[in-house]
Amino acid sequence: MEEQYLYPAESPTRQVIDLSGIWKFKVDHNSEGKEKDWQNGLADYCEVPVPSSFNDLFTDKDIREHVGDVWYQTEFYLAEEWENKNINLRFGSATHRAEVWLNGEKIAEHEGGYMPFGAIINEAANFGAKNTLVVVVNNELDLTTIPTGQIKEYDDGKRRLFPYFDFFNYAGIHSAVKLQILPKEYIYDITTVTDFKGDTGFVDYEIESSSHSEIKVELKDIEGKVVAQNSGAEGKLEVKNVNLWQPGEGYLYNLEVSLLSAGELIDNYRLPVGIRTVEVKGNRFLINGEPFYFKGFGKHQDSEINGRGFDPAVMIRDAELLDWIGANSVRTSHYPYDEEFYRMCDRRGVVVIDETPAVGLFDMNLNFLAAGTGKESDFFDKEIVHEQTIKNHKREIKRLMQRDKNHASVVMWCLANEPDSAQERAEEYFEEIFSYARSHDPQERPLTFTNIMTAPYGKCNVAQFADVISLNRYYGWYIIGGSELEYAQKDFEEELVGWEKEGKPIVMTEYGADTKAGIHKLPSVQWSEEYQKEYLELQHQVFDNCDSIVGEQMWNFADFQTVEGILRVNGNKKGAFTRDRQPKMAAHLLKERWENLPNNFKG
Ligand code: BDP
Repeated sequence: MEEQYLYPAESPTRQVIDLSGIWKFKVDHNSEGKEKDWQNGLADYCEVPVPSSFNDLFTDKDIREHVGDVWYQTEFYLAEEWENKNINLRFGSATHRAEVWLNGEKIAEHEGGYMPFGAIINEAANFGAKNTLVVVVNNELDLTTIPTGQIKEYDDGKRRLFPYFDFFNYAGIHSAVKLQILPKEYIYDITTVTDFKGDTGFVDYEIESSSHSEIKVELKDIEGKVVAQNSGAEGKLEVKNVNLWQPGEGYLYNLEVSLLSAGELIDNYRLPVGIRTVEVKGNRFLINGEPFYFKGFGKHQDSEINGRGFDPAVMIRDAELLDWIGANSVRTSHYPYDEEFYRMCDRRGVVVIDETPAVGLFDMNLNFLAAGTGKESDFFDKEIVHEQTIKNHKREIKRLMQRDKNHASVVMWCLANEPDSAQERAEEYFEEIFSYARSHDPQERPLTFTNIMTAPYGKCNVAQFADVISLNRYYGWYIIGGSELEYAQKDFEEELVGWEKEGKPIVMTEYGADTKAGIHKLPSVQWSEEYQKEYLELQHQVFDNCDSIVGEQMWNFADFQTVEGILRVNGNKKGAFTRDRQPKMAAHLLKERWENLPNNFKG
C-alpha cells in the first residue's frame, strides 16, 4: 500500500493513464454494501463523473445529505507486456476516507480527504484482460477527524452531518484517478531546497529510488538547455545567471533525474523547480530577500454542480480572474487543493499559503456560527483531542509537506484555521503541532495558523508559536456592522496596536462582508454591493495605517456553498466574484487598489 507523492508525470520511462470519466455509482443508504459483497461489483447502479462531488448531481435530498458510504466502480484493461512493470493505481484524493478493491481483492485503504494514496497493483491485476475497480468512499466526521464535525441520528435511523466549519461537506472522488506504468526499478521521491547568492542559484537535491543504480541529475532551463548537472542520490547544483522564481513571474527549471544501469536508462522523472528563498525578518515577509505584500484571497475549491471536485476549467477561470484583479496570492482555505492547482501557481508565479484541513478545532454545538458568538467551547479540554485528533492533525501536516514540499509557489504553511486558541489547553496542543511541523519541511518555510476574533490580542495562547500572525477579522460585519460601520475602525485599530507589539509580520487572512450580487442600495445596507465596497474601503484604511500588516487576503474569492442556516443564503456570499465567477462591484474596487499596490508595498 504505497503512497506515491510524486505527481504522476509522463516521461520516456513512465506512462500515465487517466481513469477519469463516467463511473458506476451507488449510495449505501442502509450501510449494507460490504455485507452484500458490493466490493466484488455493483449489480445495480447509476452514473457519476469522476472526479466530482456526488452531492449536487442528483435531485434527491437524501443523496445530497447522505452520511456514510457511497460506492464507485469502473473497469480498465492492462496490456500484457506491462506485467513486468510496476503498475501504480493513484487517487489524487477521495473525501474523507476510502477503501479500494481490485478484482475483489482489497488493495488500499486511506483516511484523509485531500491527499493522494494508492498501491502497486500487480498482484491483484489481470494483464491482457479486464480489471474491475471498486471503491467505497465515506464522508463521516467526528471530533477526532481532520476536519471535525458531528453526526446527529434521528428516531427513524436517518443521519445528518453537521460540520464544524462553514463550507458544505462535499464528498466523493475529488481528484483524478490515474494508473502509472512505472519501470521495475523507479524513482520514489525527490526533495529540493533552493537558494541563491548574487546571480548564482543553488538547488540541493535528494533522491529516493528503489534501486542503487547510477543516478544522473540535470537541471534544464526553459529552452531545455542543461545549466547544471551532477550524479548521485544527493548533491548540489549551481546555476550561473540564475532566473529566480518571482511572484508574478514563475520561472521554472526542469530537474531531470535519471536512473541508469550500465549506461542504460531505467527511469526518468522531470520535476519543475523554481529557485527562490522565503524568510521572515522582523515584521517583514521576504521572498528572494525582498519584502513581499500579499494581495489576494482565501479561496475554496468549490463550484456549481461539481462541488469540490477538481475542475480544470474553473481552475483556469479563477487564475485569469486573479490576474485581472491584480492579486498575487491565495490561501488554500480550508484544506489542500488538487495538485494541478499548485503546479499552475508554480507556472504563473501565484504565491500560495498552503493550508492543512485542520478546520473546526472548536466545539460548536452543531453549528460553526456558534464560534462567532464567543460561547464557551471546551474543545481543547477533551482528552480525546489530545490523544487522537492531534495524531490525525500531525498525519495531515506530514502528508501535506510531503506532497507540496517542492512547489516554489508555496511560501508558508497554515497549520489550522481558527482553532479555539483562547482556551488554555490549546497552548500545549499547538506547541506540539508547531514543533512537529518545523521538523517536517525540508525548506523550513514560515509557519502560521489563522486566529479567530474570539481570541483577540492578549487572549490567544497559540500566536506565540507562529512566525506570521494571520488574522481573520470581521469588524464591520459580524461586529460593529450596518449603521455602526464607521465605528468599526477604532476597535479594529486598537486590537492591531496590541498585535504589532509581537514584532512579527501580520497577514489579514480573512476580512469580508456577505453580499448578494444584484442588491443595490443608497445609502448602503448590509448585503448590498454598496455595503461590501464601503466595508472594504474601511478595512483597507486600517491596513494602510498599520506598518506590520504585510498582506490582505479578502474573504472570499467567490461565493461558495455551505451548510444550510438562517445566516447563509444558498451559501456564503462574501465573494468578490459570484459562484459562477462574475465580478461584484467590490471586485472593481479591489482591482483598482491592487493594480496600484506593488508586490513590495511597505518595503
Ligand atoms: C471564518 C471562517 C470561514 C468562514 C468565515 C465567514 O474561517 O471559513 O466562511 O469566517 O463567516 O470564521 O464567512
